[in-house]
Amino acid sequence: MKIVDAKVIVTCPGRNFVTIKIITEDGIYGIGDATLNGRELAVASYLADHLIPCLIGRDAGQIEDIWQFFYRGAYWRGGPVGMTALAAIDVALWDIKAKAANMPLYQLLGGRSRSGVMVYGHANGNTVEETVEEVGRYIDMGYKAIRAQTGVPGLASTYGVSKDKLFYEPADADLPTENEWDTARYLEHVPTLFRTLRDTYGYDRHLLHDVHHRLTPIEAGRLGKDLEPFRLFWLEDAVSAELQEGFRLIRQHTTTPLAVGEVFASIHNCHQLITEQLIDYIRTTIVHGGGISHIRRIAHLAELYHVRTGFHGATDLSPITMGAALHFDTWVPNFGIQEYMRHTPETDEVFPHDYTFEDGYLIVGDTPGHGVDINEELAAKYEYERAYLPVNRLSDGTMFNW
Ligand code: KDG
Ligand code: MG
Repeated sequence: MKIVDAKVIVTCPGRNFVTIKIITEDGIYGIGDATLNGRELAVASYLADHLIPCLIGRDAGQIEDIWQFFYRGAYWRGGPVGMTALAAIDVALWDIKAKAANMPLYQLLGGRSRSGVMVYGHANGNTVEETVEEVGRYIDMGYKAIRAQTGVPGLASTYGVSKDKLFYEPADADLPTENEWDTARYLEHVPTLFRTLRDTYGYDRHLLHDVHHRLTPIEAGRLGKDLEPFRLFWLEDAVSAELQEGFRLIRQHTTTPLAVGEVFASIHNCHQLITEQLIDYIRTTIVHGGGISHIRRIAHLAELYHVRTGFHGATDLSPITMGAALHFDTWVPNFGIQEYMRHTPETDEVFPHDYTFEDGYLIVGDTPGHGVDINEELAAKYEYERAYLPVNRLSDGTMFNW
């Protein structure tokens, strides 16, 4: 099954998405997501200018060899741009292989391990009261697990809290806006949110919280300890994780489960976190971590060390990534949870898909492949619009961790 053509499709049905479409000689095609929030055109160019020329003429069935060609064969390997481009190719090739076998992707991976994939949604509000109300909306929709974020008193804006609730979009401007950060205020405030949530809704639902890399390890240890009575499912991205051994200090101080990894590009960003059992959930997902072929290695390593998966699934990961992730989640033995931020109706129209939400779970369909397609005619109507995530400064103006 020779690859005869491949193209990059950039579209903006409310937000930017980059997609690769790979076409084989017998007409079977596969698609993969190549979206890297705020850096979309870098990946589009990397694919179109550097990878696609090397792809034409290869056997689409040789997924592993193509992966190794682009990773091991390259002098410049890894990095978010490179691994997102490689992921897009990899997912498109798995889509082709599954379509050729006339099977849903999860069957090729090893078959069904569960009937549905437990997902968590995002509730956020400017105040504790508003966030509590939002969590209630998610409970009413049937969610078993909910991430809760709240504004911090005295700070003009906080990342993770937005005007749009269900279709929350963090890349909010054509040049980066600035948020303000104050660790002391944050650490005082967050336990109040979770105390109020447990007092209001009890302990039936899972609650999660994302710190967005804003703390040091000892501060994260303190927060984890303060949150222990409220039994979080996880505390996410407590610190920036370039220093993997930094998590040892957090671990020494708290039993609150830890999740990290949505910005990791490969197994080399998390091997120590996993093998030293410094985390409980690995969030590196298919689109930013080199595709199914590479994420599978991370998941297997994690399984040995009691670490479970908890894939990133924000709005900036296209429905293609969601479809591929759900097939992976349906199979992977050490599944933990899947993040699920809903896409807008415009996005869903551009990317028709066969997964459905039922009572807190996402269920994959049995369409051959990963079950997501692209309506190219419609995609062409939505032109790329530059959009950035905000940056973060301390109150005295110092640039701070994203
Ligand atoms: O592109 C950045 C978003 O995907 C990210 O900020 C969302 O932290 C996030 C999450 O956990 O979904
Ligand atoms: Mg996050």
